[in-house]
Amino acid sequence: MQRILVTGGAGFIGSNFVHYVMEHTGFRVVVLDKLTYAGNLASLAGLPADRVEFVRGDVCDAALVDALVARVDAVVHYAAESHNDNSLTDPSPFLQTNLVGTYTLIEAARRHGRRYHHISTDEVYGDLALDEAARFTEDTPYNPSSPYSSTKAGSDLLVRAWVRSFGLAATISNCSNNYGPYQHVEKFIPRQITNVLDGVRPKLYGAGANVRDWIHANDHSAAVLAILADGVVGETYLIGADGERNNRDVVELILALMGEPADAYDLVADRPGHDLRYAIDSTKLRTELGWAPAYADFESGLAATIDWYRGHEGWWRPQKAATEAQYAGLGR
Ligand code: NAD
Ligand code: TDX
Repeated sequence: MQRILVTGGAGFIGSNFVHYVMEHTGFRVVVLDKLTYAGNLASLAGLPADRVEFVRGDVCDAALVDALVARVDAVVHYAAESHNDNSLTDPSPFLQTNLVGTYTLIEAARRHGRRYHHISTDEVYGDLALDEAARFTEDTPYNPSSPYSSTKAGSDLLVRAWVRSFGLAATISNCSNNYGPYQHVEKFIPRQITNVLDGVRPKLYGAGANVRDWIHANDHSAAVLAILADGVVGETYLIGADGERNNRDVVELILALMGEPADAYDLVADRPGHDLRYAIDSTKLRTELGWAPAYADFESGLAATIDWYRGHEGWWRPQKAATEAQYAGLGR
């Protein structure tokens, strides 16, 4: 493999993937990104110009997508509307980008016979009870809760159908909650870190008891490269790093790492339909492809992420006020 089309490469996980690919492979990358509110070209600053090409455009633009897919060996599709809260306010761009965008890409990959990897989420499986031991596996039935997760579930099903009906050379991965640099300040961890930096108390939805299974974005990138190299076409791989924590514990850890009292947060209105708990069993990825997370210690990964936001105010500051104004309108 020489050249990869990375959609959504100016977003959080896509940009981390492009940085990772530059450091760990000799591949060239073409980034296709619409630069919505969530995309930021600054996340790709400093990368080698002879190996990374940036194209601003929409994954729903069939002519553009066709031309780009024609000149790469593989497609890794990160582009999506990704924020659950936004999907509850206005689902329409979620249907367009997540469903029509995926359809547009897999049609182009099929026409040109290209390898396709689909980036998805553990949210397609719905949620688990707080007090059960069960975790999601590749065999868990789909049961999405939100407009966001239902469009991601739909996009996964399109890919599965294109494999079965048209022989598309595709794999799918469903990953748990990512953290790390370049994550938009609308998301939980960066929102709380930048609130503390601004002297504002972190905001916990509901009672803060909901559990997320945290993984560093670089570990996600390493897993995707492993699947591209050795994954079996038609297969789904769950990606997770055994990082279950409830939201209250994460906020208390952020406060402790930033030198603030453990109770210096506010409880705010809960998210409607708020999924209780996500947890990934990544045995298949670990045993079949030999992947293991490098960031096994959440606390040190979180401390490094806090340092990154401290050192990159110029990256996040332009989005902060508008994001908080939106949350204020929702009472959160
Ligand atoms: P993000 O919102 O930070 O980035 C999305 C990127 O896609 C942005 O750069 C945006 O400009 C671009 N984009 C949006 N609509 C587009 C369109 N129509 N055409 C072209 N580009 C468009 O999202 P993220 O958190 O980096 O998530 C990336 C992918 O990973 C998504 O598919 C998401 O479902 C999946 N995922 C995310 C997580 C997580 O914890 N954030 C976990 C598992 C899976
Ligand atoms: O201010 C907040 N306070 C709070 O308690 C915010 C923004 C969130 N939360 C809670 C809601 C969730 O339980 O924190 C948890 C994480 O919230 P988000 O960062 O919005 O992520 P989540 O809804 O879990 O979805 C994320 O992981 C799966 C990504 O945004 C998705 O794209 C991915 O598919």
